[in-house]
Amino acid sequence: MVAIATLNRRKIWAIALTMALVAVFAAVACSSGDEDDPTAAPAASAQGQLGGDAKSIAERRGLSDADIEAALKTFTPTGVMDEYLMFSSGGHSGQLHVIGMPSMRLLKTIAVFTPESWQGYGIGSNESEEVLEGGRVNGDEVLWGDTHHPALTETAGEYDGEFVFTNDKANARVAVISLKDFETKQIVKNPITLSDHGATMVTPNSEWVIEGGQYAMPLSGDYAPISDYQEKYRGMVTMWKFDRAAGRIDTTQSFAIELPPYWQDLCDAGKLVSEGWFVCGSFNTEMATGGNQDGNPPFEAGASQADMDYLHVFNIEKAIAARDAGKTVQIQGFPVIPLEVAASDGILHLVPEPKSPHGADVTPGGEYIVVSGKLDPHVTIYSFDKIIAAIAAGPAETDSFGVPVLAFDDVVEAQVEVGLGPLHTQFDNKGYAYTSLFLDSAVARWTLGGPYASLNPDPEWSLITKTQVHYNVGHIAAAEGDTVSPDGKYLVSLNKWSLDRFNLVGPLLPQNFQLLDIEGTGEEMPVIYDMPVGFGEPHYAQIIKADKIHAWEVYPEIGFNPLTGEIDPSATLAGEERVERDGNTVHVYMTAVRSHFTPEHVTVKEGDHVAWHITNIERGLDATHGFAMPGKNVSLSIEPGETITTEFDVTDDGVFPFYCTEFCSALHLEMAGYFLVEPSGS
Ligand code: CUK
Ligand code: CUA
Repeated sequence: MVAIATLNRRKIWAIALTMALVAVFAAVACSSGDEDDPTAAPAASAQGQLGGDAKSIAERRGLSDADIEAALKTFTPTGVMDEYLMFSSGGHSGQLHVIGMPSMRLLKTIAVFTPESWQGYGIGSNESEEVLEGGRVNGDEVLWGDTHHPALTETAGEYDGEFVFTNDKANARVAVISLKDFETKQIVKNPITLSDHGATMVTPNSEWVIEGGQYAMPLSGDYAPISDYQEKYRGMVTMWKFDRAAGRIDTTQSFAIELPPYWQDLCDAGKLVSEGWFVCGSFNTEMATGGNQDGNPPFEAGASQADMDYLHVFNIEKAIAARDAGKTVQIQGFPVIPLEVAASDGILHLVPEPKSPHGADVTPGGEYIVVSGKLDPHVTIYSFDKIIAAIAAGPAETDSFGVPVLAFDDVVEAQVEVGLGPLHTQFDNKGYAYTSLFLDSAVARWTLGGPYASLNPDPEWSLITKTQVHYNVGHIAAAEGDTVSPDGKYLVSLNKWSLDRFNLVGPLLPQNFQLLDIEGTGEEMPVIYDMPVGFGEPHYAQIIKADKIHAWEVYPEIGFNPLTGEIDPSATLAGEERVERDGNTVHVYMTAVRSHFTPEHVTVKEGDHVAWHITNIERGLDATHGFAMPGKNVSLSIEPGETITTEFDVTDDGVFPFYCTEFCSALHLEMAGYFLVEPSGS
């Protein structure tokens, strides 16, 4: 840093907080900082540069120069918007979290697989319950999920800000969320398996959403003893067809590919030079079946014996051709390309990958696939060109299921020793790759070679630096860091353990998102913010430029149904409010506007069925009304313009005060009414 003592000291802190002072520092550096000038004042510390009050605050709080710089890089004054939005999986919460960057302010939690009462999701509204219905597992309601990997829709390999998908590892489900209103529109249940992990990943134009499985099982859903593991248990990957115009996965165009009973892991789609392909890692190619209760080696030992597992390489066009040629079988009513066809038709090839692999990440140009071995200190980089050449040459070997296996040496481009427990890799615009190191609790920066070698001065395929993180990092996410053009700005380390970072809140500790500044080169890669995450264990996140998202301020028209995207047949305008009886079903057509519902009294009889339609007729930003009905498990959130329906049976007579749950105006408490249920005999 350079001296800025010539500026009015008292003004410095104020400027810092209202402008991006980093830029100010840079500007001053350009105008007055001449490192070759022997007469220039020695570089002052950041504290030394601060004016009166600011300096004493920094001293009182014990802030170091690095702390002050970090604060200046992340502090976001009131009313100032963030430059990026991070979509983070919510792990066990079954939700997605939207976090502004660099402020790391939590902006929203999107209810996906789990009912959520603020958004009125799965708490009485017909629309949300219809979405959750799609996620039934063997007919049963499952009201939570284990979200792992969000995937923003892409156009030509760039995030386009239209939709985001995520998976539920616990039940093999995939959800579609619209970024017009940040609401879940669809949940699909994978019909042939019960767990997934290589999900969700999209092809460069989001025609396909990839869902790779995890724990092999009989795809029929039938019982088979574990002794029949190799014969009857199978892995799978599913290609869900996304209909962008409809904003839904088209299940009728979707299909699966049967795989050996290896435990398939993370997947990634090819892009640019590798467009048309996707890859999935795997572990437990040993096909260990555990059983430590009988003295057998536990899974952790049995599944880690071999030196190599298999990266699965898929050809999308050949898979579609096989499907179109009718080479599928129906399993649980779903078309599945049998393993023999996948092997014989060039749909699937295997590539050896070292020691309990985890991540599989394709470089921005699509030239390379980076794979980490959890028990190998290297990242292994495969050349896509070499894979194509090896496939063309005809692999000499197959696995025990007849799937062709390429020779490791034929397809490897490089290996870089990065440290202990490498997992996941992201990219920037300077030819660096970043890999999380679980055991080292660090993020490694290393250089790519080939077409990336000219982007920085460092030698290709070499480790440059590591930044310590706190602690046990799983995924990392860089700004647009898995697209065809990463921004190279911020990187978030999604740490599993937080130990000594935050005030103790009992034995269940939050996770820790640490923000790293990766704009510099070489060894400069500091941690600049810690964000505790006390809501499930996030896995992956994607970070998109905020100006790519064009969310609605209010719903486009009064009476809008967010699920159908059309005017709801029960939409009610001011003056149209009414209660209509149709047999023993009573329809309530209600409006909500500050600060009253109309009608305020609704009278029915015990034994009736009520269909209650509420339209928020507001057009003002943020003028949301809620609707709570005591005893009926109903909590609705009705955004401006929206029409929502809730239905319930009226089983007891009595008097039920309903009210608005959003503090919408000064007279919000008066926004209430009475639901009067007469005894059936009256
Ligand atoms: S996984 Cu959690 S750290 Cu589900 Cu992507 Cu690797
Ligand atoms: Cu509407 Cu409170």
